[in-house]
Order: sequence, then C-alpha cells, then structure tokens
Amino acid sequence: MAVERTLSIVKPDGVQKNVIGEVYRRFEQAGLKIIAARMLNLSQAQAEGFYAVHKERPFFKDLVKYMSSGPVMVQVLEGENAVLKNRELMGATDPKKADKGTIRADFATSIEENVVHGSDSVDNAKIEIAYFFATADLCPRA
Ligand code: RTP
Ligand code: MG
Repeated sequence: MAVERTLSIVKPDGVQKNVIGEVYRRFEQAGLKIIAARMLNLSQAQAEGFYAVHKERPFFKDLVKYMSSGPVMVQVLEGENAVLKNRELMGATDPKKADKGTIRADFATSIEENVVHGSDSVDNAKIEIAYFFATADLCPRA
C-alpha cells in the first residue's frame, strides 16, 4: 500500500460542535498523521474556488454560503492509503446513509452540514492541498 496525502477540512458545523479534537483523535487512531493544519474563515470566493467542481449543482450556492459561515479547520493527513482511509472514517455524504461509528453518522446534522470534507482521489488531494498550503508548510516525519 502506498503512503498518500489527503486534504481534510473540519467544516463550520464541526468547529461549532466542538469536535475538532474528536475528529483528530479518530485520524490518529487510524494511523493517519497530521502534517499541516490551519484554522481560517473561508471567504465566499475561497469556498467557490474550492468547490468549483460542483458549480453547476443545485446545492452549490447553499454550500458556498455554509462553508463561509464560520471558521474551518484544514489539515493535511499522511499515511498508508490515506485518501480512502479518511473517506471511510468520514462515512457517506448523507449522515442517514453513513455507517455507524463514522464521523458523519456520529456528528452530522444533514447532507449539507456534515462535519468534514475529504479529498476523493490522490490527484484531487494534490490540487486541494496546494489550495491551502505551500510545500514548505508541510511537516512530514518518519
Ligand atoms: P466533501 O466533498 O465535502 O468531502 O463531501 P462528499 O465528497 O461526500 O460529497 P460531494 O458530493 O463532493 O458534495 C460536497 C458537499 O456538498 C454538500 N452537499 N449538499 N444539499 C445537498 O443535496 C448536498 N449534496 C452535497 C455537502 O456538504 C457535501 O459534503
Ligand atoms: Mg466531494
């Protein structure tokens, strides 16, 4: 299995629910290392740019409004199979469909306010990591 990097975001509802530490605990328990992190308020323009792939979708406007409604915590995770491992920890987009014990099943409010984002492929992870971090910001370790 390859060591990969993926971009994770604790979304505004996750920060508001005070579960950053709980989400980090799950990453670390699964063997994922946090190699960079920053908290910020996304502007509408930043949220639009980040979710540009969804710009034709009916939920895009709401998604941008929600993602820029409060602080987010953004991190780079590194580990074996990190992209899929993070998606498994997150659970399905709709918390009603998410497996028991996943982050979204445990903490999400709705299909929109679903606590976390995770890159869906290694290629998208590279693009998303570069959206928030310079190479010099990453702190990989053995
Ligand atoms: P994410 O990109 O945030 O990790 O989530 P995902 O891959 O599981 O889901 P995706 O299809 O990429 O959708 C991105 C985010 O848009 C919001 N959404 N709202 N109202 C709706 O029907 C709807 N569908 C999606 C969610 O916040 C979703 O995570
Ligand atoms: Mg997605």
